[in-house]
Amino acid sequence: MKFIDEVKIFAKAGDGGNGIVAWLREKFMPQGGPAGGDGGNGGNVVFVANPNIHSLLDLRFQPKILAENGEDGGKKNQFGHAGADKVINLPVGTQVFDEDTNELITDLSEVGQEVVICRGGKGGWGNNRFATASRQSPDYAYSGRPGDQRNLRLSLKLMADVGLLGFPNAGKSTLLSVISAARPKIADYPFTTLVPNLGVVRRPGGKHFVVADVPGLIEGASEGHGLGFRFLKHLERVRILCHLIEPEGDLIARYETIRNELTKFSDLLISLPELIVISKSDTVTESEQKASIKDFEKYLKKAGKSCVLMSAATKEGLESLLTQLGAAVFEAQTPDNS
Ligand SMILES: Nc1nc2c(ncn2[C@@H]2O[C@H](COP(=O)(O)OP(=O)(O)OP(=O)(O)O)[C@@H](O)[C@H]2O)c(=O)[nH]1
Ligand SMILES: [Mg+2]
Repeated sequence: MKFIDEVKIFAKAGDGGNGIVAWLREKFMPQGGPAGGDGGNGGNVVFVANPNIHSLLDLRFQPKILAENGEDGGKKNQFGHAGADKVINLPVGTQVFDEDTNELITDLSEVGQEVVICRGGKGGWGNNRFATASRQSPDYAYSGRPGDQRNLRLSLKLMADVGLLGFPNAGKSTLLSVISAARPKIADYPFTTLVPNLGVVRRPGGKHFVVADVPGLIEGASEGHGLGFRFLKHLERVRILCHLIEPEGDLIARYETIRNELTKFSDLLISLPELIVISKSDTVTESEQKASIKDFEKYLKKAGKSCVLMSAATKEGLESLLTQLGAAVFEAQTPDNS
């Protein structure tokens, strides 16, 4: 399915039905009074966070969301039917902005969360409502009120616990494919991953966490190089970043390049806890490891950081990596559970 994480739509709730002017004229009631019924209320536009939806794609095909209008009132004091609500299912993690004011209207971050985005107009009163002792034949009724309408921008930020990031080809998608049931595309050329992928990692004791794999970053991503910053927003809600670095060459330079790009993206992203992973450990011999990785480890140590070595191919270091990620995620989930 195509992954779409930004859409603009127009939403309008239903207008209230008009109240009407009518008179009761029945065979044995020559003096029949006002009997115009009220209009029905217009339907609301309601957004619901649905865990089975993963993209805003559907809305690309329905840029106008309209709830039903209320019916006009009827003769003999009959109420008009209320208009049906228009319920739109959206991915969990969708933020809804007013496109004209840029105000964040709601953040659908909880499964099943339901928000009325546009309220339907109230139905107007029919003339029967206006009858009083001194005004027995009111010949007027109210029109229904218009339903709310607004231009909206929907922006999906995936809800994951762990965010994989690094240069293209670092092995992010391969890692996701060995730790979860996700089957992202994997290849030995850069920018294989074009949109984010999610995978669920199952841990002992029935626990699980969600990992997001986003397209690789390169130097100048902030200026739009490569796929740019386009998908980094999906990492803003993770609990821990998992930064993958290939074992060859200047690891320090590559680590710093990615960190610099994150700094340019947001204060939030750069301040998240990180786990640094040297990937593809099977591709370097032990003596090579000593040479290329030692300097990097020293550099990290100075900054009070450390890294783990891992191979998605041989699974070396994988369990330890998952344990550390799990610890970071579950600790954050149950802070009092010490
Ligand atoms: N030997 C070895 N090769 C690996 C390992 N992990 C990944 N690779 C290979 O490295 C290449 C890139 O892997 P991907 O998982 O597609 O890399 P990526 O980081 O998702 O790349 P982008 O999607 O382009 O950002 C593929 O040819 C993988 O088979 C590993 O642990 N060992
Ligand atoms: Mg990939």
